[in-house]
Amino acid sequence: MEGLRVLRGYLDRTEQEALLGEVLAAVEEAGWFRPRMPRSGRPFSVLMCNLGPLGWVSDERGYRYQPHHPETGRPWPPMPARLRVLWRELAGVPAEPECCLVNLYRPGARLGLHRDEDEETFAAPILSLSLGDAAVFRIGGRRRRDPTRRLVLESGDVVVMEGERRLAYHGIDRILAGTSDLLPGGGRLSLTLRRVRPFAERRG
Ligand code: MD6
Ligand code: FE
Repeated sequence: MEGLRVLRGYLDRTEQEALLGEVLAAVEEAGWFRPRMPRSGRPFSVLMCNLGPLGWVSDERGYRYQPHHPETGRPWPPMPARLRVLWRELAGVPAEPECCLVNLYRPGARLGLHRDEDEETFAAPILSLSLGDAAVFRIGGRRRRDPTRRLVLESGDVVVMEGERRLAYHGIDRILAGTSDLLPGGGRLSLTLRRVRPFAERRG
């Protein structure tokens, strides 16, 4: 599929444990929040937190990026260095990532089909890293009615959405509970790395 790269087992178990430890320590200090749908206020089944200068949030007022946690008002924790390294290895743009959205799926949680379009630039790819239980990821095209395909993402896999696929519809259909023992208490954590603000693109 053009614009979609799936890098299986990009992180080995030792690297997954190290990264998970850093992310959970930061998030447990900052606190999880449960996003709500714009207007209806209906809660998501996924819990979220962010790392880095900007974080994605959603509530009755809409979707947006902001520098502080919606419940505590505190700045988001810094992005772990190894995530910035992952970005440098794979993103291929002369810009730093500004947001790592952390999604926590306990068994039964899902994420409906959506496009990541709240960023001010689409020139950088979005990278996502899966940790813990496997998940059924669904990806289509730029229009909601475009055909979709399902992929099982496992712990340590990285997905890169770029070019044509940067604005493709995608979501998480379900979590395959009990397929990994990485996460204490079970479930899946995904880390999505984004560039939010425009940057100077290098000229060839
Ligand atoms: C998830 N991922 O893996 C949800 N968005 O839990 C996303 O919504 C996503 O995997 C943009 C790019 C890649 C992704
Ligand atoms: Fe997304």
